[in-house]
Amino acid sequence: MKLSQDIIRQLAETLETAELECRPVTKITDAYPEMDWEDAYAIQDEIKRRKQERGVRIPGLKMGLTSIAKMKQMGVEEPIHGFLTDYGLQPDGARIDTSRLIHPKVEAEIAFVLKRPLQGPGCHIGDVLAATDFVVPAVEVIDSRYENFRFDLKSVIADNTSSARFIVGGSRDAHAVDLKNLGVVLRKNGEIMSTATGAAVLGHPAHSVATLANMLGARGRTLEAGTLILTGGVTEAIPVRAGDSIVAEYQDLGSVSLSFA
Ligand code: 0L1
Ligand code: MG
Repeated sequence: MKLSQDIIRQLAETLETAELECRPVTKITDAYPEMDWEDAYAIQDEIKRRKQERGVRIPGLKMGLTSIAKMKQMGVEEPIHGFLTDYGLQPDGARIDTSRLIHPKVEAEIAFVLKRPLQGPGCHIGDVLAATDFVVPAVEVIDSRYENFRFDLKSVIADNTSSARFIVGGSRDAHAVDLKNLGVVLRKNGEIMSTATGAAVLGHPAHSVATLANMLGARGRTLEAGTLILTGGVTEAIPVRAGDSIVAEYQDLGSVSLSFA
């Protein structure tokens, strides 16, 4: 680690205040270019600690940058992970208040709920499918706390991977669905914005869960039973504003809808 505990606490406060007051900030690596990956996750952990201290519950975790094309584009070999909050959870059909967000975007995702814990390293797709209770379609609303989306990977990790809101749809037996070839259509105001299959997520969405278990395992952590896991965008992220409506349709898994006010 390159940053002191004081700086980590200060950066966590800056980023969490930016989130809660919807006021964007400049990317933190501008002031602290020496910051390393451990520092980035330590800042994210400190934001989580601050929230939990105030009574916020953490219902799950998310993977980000899981699209192979996006990782290549950003010159990274590993995706990133963050946490979800109870206040981020919105019901299917929700109207999301854009005045509480900075510059939201939506992405269609496939989410897993585990019935057994997963412990990396060495976790693979087979382990994930055996440990999965069910899968649900989901839409994530991401909202970077950085001005004009100017950020790098370490800044994004510290900013809890732009986590803001999420919606989950009905459940379905993971073993009955071909998650790799599952088609997804994302519409904004009725118009198709993006189409994809589950394979867009690291080749298979269960591989994203295995990767998360392995990344956590490298830090001595376990992926606990009951955890909801957003596996990463199947589609690209689409910018939204007040008045927009979004529907994500999933082959064999139904649909999820939301609107922005
Ligand atoms: O869920 C995600 O893939 C977050 C990616 C972080 C970068 C962004 O805000 O676009
Ligand atoms: Mg996402």
